Amino acid sequence: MTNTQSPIRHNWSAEEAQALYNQPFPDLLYQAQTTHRANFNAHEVQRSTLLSVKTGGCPEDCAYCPQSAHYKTGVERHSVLPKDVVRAKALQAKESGSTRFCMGAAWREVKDGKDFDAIVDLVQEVHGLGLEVCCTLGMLTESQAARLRDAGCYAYNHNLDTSPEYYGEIISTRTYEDRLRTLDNVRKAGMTVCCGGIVGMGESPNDRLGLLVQLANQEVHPESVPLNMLVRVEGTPLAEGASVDPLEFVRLVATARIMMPTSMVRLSAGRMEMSDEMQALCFVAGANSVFAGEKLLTTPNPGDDHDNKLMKRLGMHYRENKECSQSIAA
Ligand code: SAM
Ligand code: DTB
Ligand code: SF4
Repeated sequence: MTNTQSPIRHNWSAEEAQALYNQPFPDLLYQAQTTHRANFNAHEVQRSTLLSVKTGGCPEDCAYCPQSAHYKTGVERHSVLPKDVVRAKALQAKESGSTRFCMGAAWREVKDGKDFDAIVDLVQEVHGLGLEVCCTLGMLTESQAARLRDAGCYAYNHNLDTSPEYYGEIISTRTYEDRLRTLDNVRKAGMTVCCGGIVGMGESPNDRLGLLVQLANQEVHPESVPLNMLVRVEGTPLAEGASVDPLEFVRLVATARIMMPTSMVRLSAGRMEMSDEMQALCFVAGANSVFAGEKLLTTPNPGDDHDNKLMKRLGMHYRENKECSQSIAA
């Protein structure tokens, strides 16, 4: 237990998560905000910028993803971007106030060789600019994880996406266990873990909570928990799904905050569909990071003007770079 309003626990049951989530809204938000304040500056939001360094043509069949080769979505494919292009994007991100830079690749898994060497080089370059580096490249072995860490990669993003029970409805080309194995390799290498999921894929509220139970019951909580609201992309099997009740999404954010008191909870994909009022409620519920800029990996995101105005209206601000978060204990 730490000095939090909600203790750090790793033995959550589904029923406990449901009881938290189903509380009267004011009680849930009060508990989440109290927990948040015990661990973070409640006025502060971390800005992270995403860049797709290798886009499209992915062999996996993730039903939500515009980059899967299984679906016709019109996403323009490209191989690993040159270093000068990535450097310019990272500098731009830093200048606009981002402290974290996440590079994504549409791969099932990392393969040793030319492409991975290029990624390692990119990690070194971006780390050298003083940004917290995150990568999301698909499945990873322990030795590949160690190479990324040595190059200065601070975090690895690998989402569980949904509950183990619903997972098979969304992806058939790899298993939940595959995902857990990669997360384990990331941990063993000493990188921090960024792991979350997607809401709005036809799953039940209990599937959403099942995901939170999986995350919170890991031996160490993921330091970063991205909560994505599905971006429905034409051509994917989930293009026509129903939209998510905003208050249910806020409830999920609050429940994540209480179950993982010291993790960064990231308001991730789907902000184009979220009103400013909904985002404000998410911040009150304990979300403390956003993906910033006009593009996520391949889809649109509210730009800086909009986000800066929102921060101002809420009397909130972006987090400054912290030296300590860039170095990793070997
Ligand atoms: N290929 C790697 C992987 O799957 O781990 C890295 C890139 S992948 C695009 C990163 C994450 O983006 C996925 O795990 C998924 O959670 C999220 N994502 C992809 N498409 C999305 C969409 N349409 N809406 C919301 N989140 C999405
Ligand atoms: C995460 O959970 N969400 C981000 C980041 N991790 C890599 C990606 C969202 C992608 C949304 C669809 C797209 O832009 O292609
Ligand atoms: Fe490939 Fe990742 Fe998209 Fe799945 S989510 S299709 S693994 S890029």
